[in-house]
Amino acid sequence: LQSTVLGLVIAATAFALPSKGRGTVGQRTTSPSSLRLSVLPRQAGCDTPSYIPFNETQLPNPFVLNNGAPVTTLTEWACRRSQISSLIQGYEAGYLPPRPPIVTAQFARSGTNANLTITTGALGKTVSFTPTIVYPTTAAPAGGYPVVIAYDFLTIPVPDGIAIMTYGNSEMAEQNDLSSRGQGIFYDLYGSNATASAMIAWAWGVSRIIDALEITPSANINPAKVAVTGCSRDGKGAMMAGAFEPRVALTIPQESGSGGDTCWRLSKYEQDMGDVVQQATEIVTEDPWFSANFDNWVYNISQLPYDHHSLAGMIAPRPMISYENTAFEWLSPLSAYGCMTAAHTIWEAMGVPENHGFVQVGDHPHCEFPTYLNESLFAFFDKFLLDEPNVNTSYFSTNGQFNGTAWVPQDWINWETPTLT
Ligand code: MCU
Repeated sequence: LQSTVLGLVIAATAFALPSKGRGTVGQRTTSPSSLRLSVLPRQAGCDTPSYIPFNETQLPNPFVLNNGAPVTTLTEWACRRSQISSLIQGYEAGYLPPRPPIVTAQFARSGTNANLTITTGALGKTVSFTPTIVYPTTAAPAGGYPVVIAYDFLTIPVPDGIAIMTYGNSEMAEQNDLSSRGQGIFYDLYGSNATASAMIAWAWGVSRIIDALEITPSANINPAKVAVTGCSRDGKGAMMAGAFEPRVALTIPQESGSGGDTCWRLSKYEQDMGDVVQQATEIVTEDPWFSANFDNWVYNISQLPYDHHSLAGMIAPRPMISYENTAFEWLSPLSAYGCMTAAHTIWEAMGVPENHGFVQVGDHPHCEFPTYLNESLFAFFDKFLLDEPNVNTSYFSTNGQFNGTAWVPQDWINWETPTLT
């Protein structure tokens, strides 16, 4: 086992993508003692057992409730979604705390730039962070400007009319290496032993940003028109935020790779087929993106009662478009295509397949965005943030460059897609 781990670490080092510079945004208020604002698990709204016996090398059918009953209605899906939320928090993501009793916001604008300082917590213990906003020069629509929240810094083009918020998620929960587990503003509030992974802490921060926008009309941002994006590690995080915060109106993970819009089982399969891809066993050695508990499952991922097609499916029917780059085998390109093909069935079941886009190309550096991709991206922005309902958003494509690994979705998707009523 030890030598396998070492081998994977060496492989990871050889194939690791360049690390981005970490932006510094936000003010940090630290406090020595830890505070548990809530010890009660989030209510699932339906029966959610804590242990589900399971063993499946194919992707688990997302349309089955924990008690084995099929999901046939949108109401049953709402229950299934809450079960998936609990399962993912329990197995890999850690506990997402609810809105704390205190959320206040201070807004300061100068020209097209503004700071939104958010203070949140409970009596006796609060933390603050300050996302920045750059406003469009166009007139605001009724209800305020739409906004795209960029994790750390923006790596995609944004059309006119949309404000850009830069969110220092890496300060909310650090991602320097495993020694940064439990470090950051979130953990100053909830304690360094909180089970929440960095990605859950980031999502919690997105929720507090939307809370703040809701109580700050002077910011002139429409809290119902919030997109979230990020690339690579931050792309994984953007997808988590879209999954766990239903007020996110548009989710745009860019080159999220393993742990993002890929499935654990398919990344393992891809690795077993000879590609060197990041998989669960390696990802938990890099950064605290997942909870410490996930360490217990990474060698037995066939026992997970979900996979990331279900995580993405938590976003449905809200829109999501993810981008992938086959130039980097490490991103697990076969897994991304397979996983998003599986996730797509969830939007199909709701009758809105055009709300789920996936575009996989392979001709550019990691986290760059070639201009020919603007068409699909702007279609999603136009339709879902800029109120142009007739724009076509049916984009689901791959270049199929999976380093020679033959693959058909039917190998993994063994369910009939229901029409949810
Ligand atoms: C694709 O995201 C990560 C990847 O999971 C890591 O293995 C690698 O070290 O860094 C990538 C990244 O965030 O690049 C900026």
